[in-house]
Amino acid sequence: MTPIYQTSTYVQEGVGNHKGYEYSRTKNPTRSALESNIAALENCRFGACFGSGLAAIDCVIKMLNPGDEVISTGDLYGGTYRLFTTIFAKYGIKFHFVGMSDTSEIEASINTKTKLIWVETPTNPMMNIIDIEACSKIAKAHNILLAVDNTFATPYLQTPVDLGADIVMHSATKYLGGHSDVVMGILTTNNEAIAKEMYRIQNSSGAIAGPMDCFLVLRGIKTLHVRMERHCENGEKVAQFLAYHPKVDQVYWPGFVTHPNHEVAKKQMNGFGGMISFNLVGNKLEDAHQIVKNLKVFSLAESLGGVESLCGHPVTMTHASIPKEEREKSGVVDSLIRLSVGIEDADDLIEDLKNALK
Ligand code: P1T
Repeated sequence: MTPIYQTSTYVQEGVGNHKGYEYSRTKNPTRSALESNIAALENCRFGACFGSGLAAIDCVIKMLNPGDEVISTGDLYGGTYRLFTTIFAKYGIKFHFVGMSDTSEIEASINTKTKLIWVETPTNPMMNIIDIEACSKIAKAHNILLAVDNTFATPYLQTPVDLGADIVMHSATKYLGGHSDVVMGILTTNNEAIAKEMYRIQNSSGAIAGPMDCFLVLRGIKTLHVRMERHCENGEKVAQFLAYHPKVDQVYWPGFVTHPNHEVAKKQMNGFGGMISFNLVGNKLEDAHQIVKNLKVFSLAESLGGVESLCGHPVTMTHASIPKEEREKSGVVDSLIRLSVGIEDADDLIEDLKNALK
């Protein structure tokens, strides 16, 4: 097993003559092992690990300059929205939030200052699917970078660089770690110039991942393929159950043939994942609160992608930092409940939902 190099520094042979490692902010062998591992999984040459998913996104935006503009998916993780609008907007970077289910809407926001298209697919929490290849064609035509947050899909279900993305981002806190015991972010790229910037910012800003956490994510990745198969199987069973429940209004899961971008999901993903959102007939916030309280196998908690099933209420939890009008535009309504379907016995999960809804 990869050793945990729990060290901040490295003895050097002489001045200007070190053994490949000088100081652990810059480089650490356990971190380097994980960086190579995830880069390989994403069909990339370069990887970098950060202290959280948001720290990884922070690194991408720091590649830009004041005056630059970013076009981002309208429906995305609330923390990403908060980072864009309350941190980077202050430094003169402008963000446009666009519904990208129809990629033609992207073109309308492009101007000479546009430097980056930020895509999350499937989106959090509405499970919209964005056509990465179509985005890449638009980005390339205008000489704009394309970054894809691949947290929900993982490289097991989708490899964005093969569809033309320049940068892939992960909250490794989720499926890559897989056991809800680590907070970490990862970037990968095939582009040498971007990689150089990525490592420069990683070292200069210093939001690195620690060696113990890198060890845990390396261990998590060993079972990624097995876990993802089961997340997908269980996800399908739970989604089918919810779709026929009389108290459930809409179920958002890309595996349904009725999902608006099901064909794109089929084209760019190897499975539909275990993330599902649904809302309730009558759309009452109190009903959603009651149901998440009633659930026993699904634990009420932020985060996703671990072996155990979690449920959340985006309006009061993960997406509370998005203004009501903004979030309702993308369907994040009061009764929306998000499920991260784990790898438990599917019958137990369905029974739990049946009881909670009753
Ligand atoms: O939590 P952190 O590791 O910093 O990752 C941020 C992040 C980035 N991108 C996506 C798609 C995410 O879902 C997240 C984190 N999301 C949650 C904590 C959540 O419960 O949705």
